Amino acid sequence: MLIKNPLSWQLKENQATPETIYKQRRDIVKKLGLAAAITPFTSNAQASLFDVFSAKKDPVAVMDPRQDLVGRPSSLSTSDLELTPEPKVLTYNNFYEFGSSKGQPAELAKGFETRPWTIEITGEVAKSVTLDIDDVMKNMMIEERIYRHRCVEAWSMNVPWLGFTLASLLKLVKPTSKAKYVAFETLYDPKKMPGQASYSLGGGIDYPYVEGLTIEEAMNPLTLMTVGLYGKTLAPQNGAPLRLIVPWKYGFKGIKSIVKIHLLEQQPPTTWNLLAAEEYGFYANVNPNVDHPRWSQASERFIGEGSLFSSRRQKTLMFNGYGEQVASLYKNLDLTKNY
Ligand SMILES: Nc1nc2c(c(=O)[nH]1)N[C@H]1C(S)=C(S)[C@@H](COP(=O)(O)O)O[C@H]1N2
Ligand SMILES: [Mo]
Repeated sequence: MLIKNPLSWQLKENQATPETIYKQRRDIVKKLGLAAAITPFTSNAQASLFDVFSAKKDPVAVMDPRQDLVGRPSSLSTSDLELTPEPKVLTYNNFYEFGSSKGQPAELAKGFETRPWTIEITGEVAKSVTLDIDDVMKNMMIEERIYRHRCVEAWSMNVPWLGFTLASLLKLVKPTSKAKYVAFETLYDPKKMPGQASYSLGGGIDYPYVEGLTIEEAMNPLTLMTVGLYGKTLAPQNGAPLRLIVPWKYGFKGIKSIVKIHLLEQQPPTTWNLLAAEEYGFYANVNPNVDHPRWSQASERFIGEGSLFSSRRQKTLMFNGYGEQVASLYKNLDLTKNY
C-alpha cells in the first residue's frame, strides 16, 4: 500500500467542499504558508511520512488563547442537536491533571503551554514516527463533528468538535497485522500539571493517564482526533492540543493532551480500570441497561442553557445514539460483562 499524501488528498477533498468553507480554508492555508509547501510531495508516491510532514513550520505559536479553526462539514456530524453553550463546555470539565473538581481545570490549566508539542506513534507500525502538532494540523483534513458527549457520571453535553479521524492518522503509519489495540498516553509533566504533583489534587490517579481502543474501534470513522471546539482550537482544560473523542463511549475514554500512541497486540491498561476495575471497564460503551455499581445509567443530566442545577433529565441512548454505526463491533460480546 502506498502512503497517501495528505496534501494532495486535502486538495481533492476541498473540491467537494461548499464554497464559503473552501474560501475560508484557502485563506487559512495561505496564512499558514501551506500553498508553497504543496509542490515537493505531490508527484512522489514513495514519499515517507517524514517527507509528508516536513512542510515548513510556522514560528512557534502558543495556542492559548484559542485560535480560529475551520472544519469541513461532515455527514457524520449529529447536526440536529441542541448545543451545550460554549462557556459550559469550557468550565464544566474533567481533567484530573488540573484538579479533580469541576471548574478547577479551567482555572489551573490557564497558561498551560501546548507548543512545542510532539506525538510519538510506535509499536506495531511499519515505522515509528514523531510528529509535530502543527504539521499534523496542517496536513490532516479537519472536519466539524457535532457529537453527544456522555460522562460516566451521568451528565451529557452536545459539542461541536473539530478534528480528523484517527483512521486517517493510523493509515499513514501503516499498522502491522499484529496491531490489535491502540494505546494512548497523556503528557506526564508534574511541573506543568499540578494534579500529577499532588495526590489529593490529582484524585489519586497513577499518572500518566492512559487509555486504549481495539483497532476496529480506532478505525471507525466516528473516532475523532480532536483539535478544536466551537470554531477554535482546544482550550487547555478540554485537552489541548490533541485529545481523543469516541462518541459512543463514556467520556473517560476521551484521553486529553496526548503525547504517545502505541499500537500493540495485547489489550493495554487504562487509567480508570486500574483505579476501580469493578466500576470502569475497558469498553465503557454508553449503555442505559448496564448501571454503574453506585448509580443508574438509564438517564442523564443534559447540560444546556440555564443553570446547571436546573438541567433537564433525558433518557440515555444505547451507544449514546451511535448504535447504527458501531453496534456490529460488539455483536459477539456480552456487554454486561464487558462494560
Ligand atoms: N488525561 C485526561 N484525560 C481525560 C480526563 C482526565 O482526567 N485526564 N477525564 C476524562 C473524562 S472523565 C471526561 S468526561 C472527559 C471530559 O472532557 P471535557 O472536559 O472536554 O468535557 O475527558 C476525559 N479525558
Ligand atoms: Mo467522565
